[in-house]
Amino acid sequence: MDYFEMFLRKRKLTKNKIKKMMAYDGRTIKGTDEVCVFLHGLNRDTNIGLISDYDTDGLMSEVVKYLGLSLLKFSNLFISKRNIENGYEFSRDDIDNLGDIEILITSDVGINCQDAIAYARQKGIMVIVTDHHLPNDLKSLQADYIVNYRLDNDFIKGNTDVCGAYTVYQIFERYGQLYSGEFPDYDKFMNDLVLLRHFAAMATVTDSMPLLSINHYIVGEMLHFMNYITPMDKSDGIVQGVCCDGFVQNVYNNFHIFINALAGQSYNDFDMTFLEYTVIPAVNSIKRMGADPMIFYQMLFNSPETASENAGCLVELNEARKELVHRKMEELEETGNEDGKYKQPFGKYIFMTTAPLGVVGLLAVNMMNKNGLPAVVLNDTPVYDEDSGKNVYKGSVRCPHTYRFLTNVNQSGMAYCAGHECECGINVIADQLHQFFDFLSQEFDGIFSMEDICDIRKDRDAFFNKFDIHMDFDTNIFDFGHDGEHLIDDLKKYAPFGKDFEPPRIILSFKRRHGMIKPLKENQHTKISLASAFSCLLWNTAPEEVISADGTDTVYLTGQLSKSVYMGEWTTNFVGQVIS
Ligand SMILES: [Mn+2]
Repeated sequence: MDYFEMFLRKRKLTKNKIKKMMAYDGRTIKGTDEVCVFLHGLNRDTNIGLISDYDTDGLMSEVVKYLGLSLLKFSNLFISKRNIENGYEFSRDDIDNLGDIEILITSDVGINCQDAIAYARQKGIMVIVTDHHLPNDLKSLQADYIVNYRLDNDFIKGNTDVCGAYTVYQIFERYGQLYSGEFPDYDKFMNDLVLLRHFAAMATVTDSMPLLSINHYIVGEMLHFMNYITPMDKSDGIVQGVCCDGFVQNVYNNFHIFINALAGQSYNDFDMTFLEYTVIPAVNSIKRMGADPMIFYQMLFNSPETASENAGCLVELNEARKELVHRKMEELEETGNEDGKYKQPFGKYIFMTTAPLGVVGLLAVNMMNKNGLPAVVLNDTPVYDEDSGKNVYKGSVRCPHTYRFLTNVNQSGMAYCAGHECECGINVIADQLHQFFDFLSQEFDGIFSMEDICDIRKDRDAFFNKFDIHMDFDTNIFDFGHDGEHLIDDLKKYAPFGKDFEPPRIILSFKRRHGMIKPLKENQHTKISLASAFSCLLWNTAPEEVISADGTDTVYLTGQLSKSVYMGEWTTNFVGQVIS
């Protein structure tokens, strides 16, 4: 059985189609060349102010920008000490706080900060905006230079959405191409530049950019590289071997310290899972918990001692974040009061919370994942908004990608969104909250419905249809080791998977009596051996939980295949959970 062919067929993909999805034309974003020419003409002691967002893409783009400019020998760089409580867009105060700067370069923010940019230019500051957010109003753009693929139809034709960190990274790459002859050691410069791209690639994942085209390439290269420099023996000598510039080398040494602090006991690979579930949440906890972005910059730019101190700080911050989200999620899910009434005034689409703004985005993600409906999560205390002169409820939105939330809601006049079309921050005018709910109900009722929970007992075919691959173990028990291994190898050729190119959903079924079920770690986990070199690992599942979902002897699992080697023996594993 060729399971990979099955996967392609189910997704209506061909190898050729995938090849096209992964192709990229190497084009730079409109405005990039002009910025390169401008930077080229600047004195290297020019005072340059840097402003970015506080989320992982923002932090990573600041690292890329700082290091990129350092590699171009700019020496007077000032990172803005923004205050998270003031919100995503920067203000006149942020410009003043940067002191005596001549140039301002933004990343991952700025396309909608017209007032602050106009103010900066009045003060004689040249402003370069690099961003990847949607401009609200094309006519009011203020900056001297703008690099944003949203303003470049030619870029998006041959490519895909890119993150803020990649947007600023590609300026340095282009600079290298344009002025290659001027570098005393061009190869060393290009070598170190690629190391900056790895930070942009991590930001690509955290900002959930589609893993197609250029994004697919840079994320794959980053994973490969990170695996290479993060060996189990924790030696940092390997980092020195890959960086030429001393400053970049220090950054990678410090990043290495950070990864080791995160890895703890459970590390086995710097893969998408480790990146998405361990690295990114720790970095993102800065924004979520309203901490100081300098924790991250100092961790990378300072001494190894500071690196390990700040790495520990991020680990703790993330633990506190998990606890907070858990608590606030429970509050949101508490639907009934004693009188049976819904605690939430709206109960559908809009949810009020006491959670701080840093975590409302996560709550919105969780609410949307729970029921498949768009979710607006608002902090329940209205605040005065200077821009509109009104009291507003602030919060965050997640919406399925079939509806243009930001555009439609901004046109409604009842609320103001900033960010991405289906993942954005929102201010709802307090007086109009009820009308806004009515508006959303009108828009959504009928388009979106609560996700039907498909029941394996009632409609087995419909249930199986939701999966790309159904592996029925009994029918090919002797071939399985080979077929499973083959599938893993095929998938590896097209990895990494991510948004818009998701890994295959797999269901595996077998007769319970054919498996040898073994408890692991005092019944906490279960291992089921199905053939000599093939077994299933069920974490946090006790052996007695391995029962059939449809009342027969057949057990259904969902999960992923992996290969591992132990003392020279290769085995194929299915790491999953029981469908019940
Ligand atoms: Mn971003």
